[in-house]
Amino acid sequence: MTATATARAHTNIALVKYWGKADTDLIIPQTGSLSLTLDQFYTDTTVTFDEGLTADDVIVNGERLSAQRATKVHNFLNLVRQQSSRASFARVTSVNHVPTAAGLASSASAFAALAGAASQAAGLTLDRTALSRLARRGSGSATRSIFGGFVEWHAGHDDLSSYGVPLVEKVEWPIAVVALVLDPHHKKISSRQGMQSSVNTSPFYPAWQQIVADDLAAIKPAILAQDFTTVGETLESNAMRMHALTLSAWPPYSYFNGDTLAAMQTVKELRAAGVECYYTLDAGPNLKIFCQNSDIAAITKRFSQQFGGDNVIVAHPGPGIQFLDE
Ligand code: 2P0
Repeated sequence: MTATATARAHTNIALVKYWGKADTDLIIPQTGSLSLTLDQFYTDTTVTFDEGLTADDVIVNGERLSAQRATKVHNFLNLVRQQSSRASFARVTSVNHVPTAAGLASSASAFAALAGAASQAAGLTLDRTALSRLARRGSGSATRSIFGGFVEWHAGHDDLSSYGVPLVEKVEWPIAVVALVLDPHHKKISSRQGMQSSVNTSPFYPAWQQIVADDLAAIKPAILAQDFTTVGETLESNAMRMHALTLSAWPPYSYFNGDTLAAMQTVKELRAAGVECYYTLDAGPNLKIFCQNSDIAAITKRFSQQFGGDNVIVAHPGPGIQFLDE
């Protein structure tokens, strides 16, 4: 007997970052976080449980993964098998939709789409909170990609209490995120390794926990009030303080490269020239610039001159998980 389902999930950019786990097995974070789901970057995943298979078979962007590279997916499918009556192995076919070969594909969209497709193919009927909890077990940031728009991840303290909650799911605010592709290669230090090192060795970690609490308290009412300046200042300072946890770890590490620093300088120059925009970045060098739609043309023109038009991608708020018909 076979059972199949397909889901689409979009990636998200954290405005208040998740950087550290309290429970590495269940993926319970040290703090809450808050993100914006983006329309331009998404993953489509089809899962088919098939009694004829002798192992899970995982194909990403047309390439079959080795058993070792498929370990995270296999472990995740085991969770779904435990929760359902489905015992057979599965075929997983996943396609990342990213405008260029840009290294912007993310574990957030991948595990959110896998959670949706695998649970539905296994015959589970999960509401979106339960789906968010399940996606979290694959990758922390995936817990937020179940929902569209602005999404908060409530840290919680156990499996039941740690999940995403939409703050504004249908965003009627003319804002955008301009993504710069400064290095398309895979990061050398995974988020998983990096954040664990920061928790264990950065003396700034207790200050970070207070910063996140303060930034969440500031950014949520600012989003609801569409207060662009407060949202922008909060997300830029939060990003830099997260990256201070990498520089202050031992051994120290950084996700910045020379172009990252040059692009940060350009954001400051744009602001000084009256184009209000703010930057953030995750576990890689690619800057994302938060701006108002009315300034997109000025910002993309400036960065296209600096880094080439192919390396400048405009995204807008995106939707939550969708189930696609075969
Ligand atoms: C975030 N990042 O809030 C932060 C900011 C990167 C920087 O969540 O170990 O791939 O799978 O839970 O979700 C990236 O880390 O880490 C991430 P795991 P994940 O978006």
